[in-house]
Amino acid sequence: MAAKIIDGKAIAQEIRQKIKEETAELKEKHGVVPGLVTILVGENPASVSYVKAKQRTAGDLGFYSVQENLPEDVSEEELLKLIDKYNKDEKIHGILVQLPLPKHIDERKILYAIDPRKDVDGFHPVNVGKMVIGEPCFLPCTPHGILVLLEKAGCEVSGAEVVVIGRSNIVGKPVANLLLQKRKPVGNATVTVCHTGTRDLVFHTKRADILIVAVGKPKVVTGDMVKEGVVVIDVGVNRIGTTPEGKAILCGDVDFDSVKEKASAITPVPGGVGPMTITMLMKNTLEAAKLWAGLPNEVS
Ligand code: L34
Repeated sequence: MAAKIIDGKAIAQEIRQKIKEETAELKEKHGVVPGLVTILVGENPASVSYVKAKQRTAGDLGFYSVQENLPEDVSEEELLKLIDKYNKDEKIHGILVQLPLPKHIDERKILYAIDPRKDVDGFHPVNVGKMVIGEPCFLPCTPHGILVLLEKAGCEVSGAEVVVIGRSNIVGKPVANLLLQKRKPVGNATVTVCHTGTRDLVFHTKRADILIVAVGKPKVVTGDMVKEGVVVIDVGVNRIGTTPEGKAILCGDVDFDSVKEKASAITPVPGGVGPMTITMLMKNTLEAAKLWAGLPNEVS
């Protein structure tokens, strides 16, 4: 079977169009413009590129957006001060601190400092807790994007055997949690989470109806590890080299060429999960703006 390619870029574009329209309406009817600040510490090339894309998208959608660039050696105290400033800024509804942070900064302290009502990443423990018990909250962007991809791909999730590889706080843990919930239209799956302590990874990958791979290593899942007809969501974006023109060469955590021969559907890298992550950040920022304006919203 040759897999259907799940076009994350196109799906992201479709959702962005809706966000753009809603943003215009919010401005016209209520005089509210969604505001997003993205905070980047240092110059990690991947982070620079992701934050740039977030800023560009926010601009395209008609948001008010601010970019803060801090040097690699900025103190934790300086960063906390900046977060406090935006916690109080009425024009800003969403605060994003791009991860990873340099080692001398305590990531936990930073994420805890963001006002949960501006936590458009969904990383604050208040939002993580709400997510786990199924209350309205900011859903983390990558897992939320994966739910939308599965929905748009017409994938039957209820009752499916879902196998997640990776247990990070950003992807593995939250996506596993969301998929086991009785959520509609995507949820109610039987979920297995595999990680570095898993004894027999292939035993699990071979039983997956839906396989979500968020490991951060190139091509760890190959065609011989999956069953015929599986739906594969590849979360990895690995930089495996540069072209003569200096552009990064990207590949996923999945060996696309061998897996696509057996899968019924698969996300490509680039152009799969990545664009959805950015789109769901915009969605969260729009909802945050409605929340602050006292309007009906999806996060409270
Ligand atoms: N705070 N830190 C915070 N929030 C996040 O949601 C993230 N993440 C992850 C890293 N750190 C974060 C992102 O934004 C990963 N991530 C992310 C965002 C966008 C893309 C990939 C990862 C993306 O757009 N990927 C493109 C290719 C981009 C390129 O050319 O480099 C794609 O098509 O997959």
